[in-house]
Amino acid sequence: MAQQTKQRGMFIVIEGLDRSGKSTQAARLVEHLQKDGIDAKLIKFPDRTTSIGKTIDSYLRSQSDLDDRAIHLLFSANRWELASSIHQWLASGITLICDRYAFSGIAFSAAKGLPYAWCRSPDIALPAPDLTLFLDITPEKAKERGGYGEERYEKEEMQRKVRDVFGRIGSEMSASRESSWVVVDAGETMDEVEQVIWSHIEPVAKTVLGDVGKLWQDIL
Ligand code: Z5A
Ligand code: MG
Repeated sequence: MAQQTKQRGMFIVIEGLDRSGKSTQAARLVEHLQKDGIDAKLIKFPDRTTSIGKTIDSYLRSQSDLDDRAIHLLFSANRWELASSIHQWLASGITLICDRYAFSGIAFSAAKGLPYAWCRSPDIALPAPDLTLFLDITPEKAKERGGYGEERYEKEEMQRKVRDVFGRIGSEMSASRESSWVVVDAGETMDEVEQVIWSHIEPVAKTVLGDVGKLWQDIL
């Protein structure tokens, strides 16, 4: 009897600025996929539950201080500690919706002044998303959503710099075609944003996916 191979899960990343609605849309997307009979799981970076994640959490809440390079490497290590699980989940047919990923790692550290290529380096060869949805919002519109919070980085000037670096990452990702990058206008209502996101998910769900790629592997 011929063995039927199970289609692997999709790896979808949701990126964007503070208050752009990443967590809102990531949760809605998981629910929508599950309603459609697709086995979907939400993951989030930073994953504050691990011991590395707890150090990151304390840093973000300004309860501890760390060298810019040290915290950058911890954010990356926090992704690497989940990398083999990501591969296993995808191989077992589970679709992953990931709230922030390596792109946030580059954007925030480069916005602080660290060299762009240095920031990208530790994340080279992480599992590559099949699709990244970048939720774009102006700092003015983000402010209307209750203003920025208490954590480190939640300041307008920083968010502007982060937006610029995300612009560079998006252009490079689109040019390289190794992993799809789509910009979504996150300034619309939650339902409208959800609909636009869904219109980008459906074609990927209908595609027979190859092996999971590796981020920026051509740079190695
Ligand atoms: N960071 C880093 O430096 N390096 C790294 O490698 C990684 C991260 C992975 C913590 O991230 C910080 O870590 C972050 C980047 C840095 N610093 N900053 N800034 P986080 O993911 O834990 O926190 P966050 O994502 O920045 O914050 P957030 O507030 O959770 O943003 P969000 O998820 O995009 O938004 P939301 O929670 O879905 O929505 C925010 C509010 O807006 C909420 O009241 C919603 O009800 C409302 N909302 C959402 N959508 C809409 C629409 N469409 N209309 C109106 N209102 C809306
Ligand atoms: Mg969030």
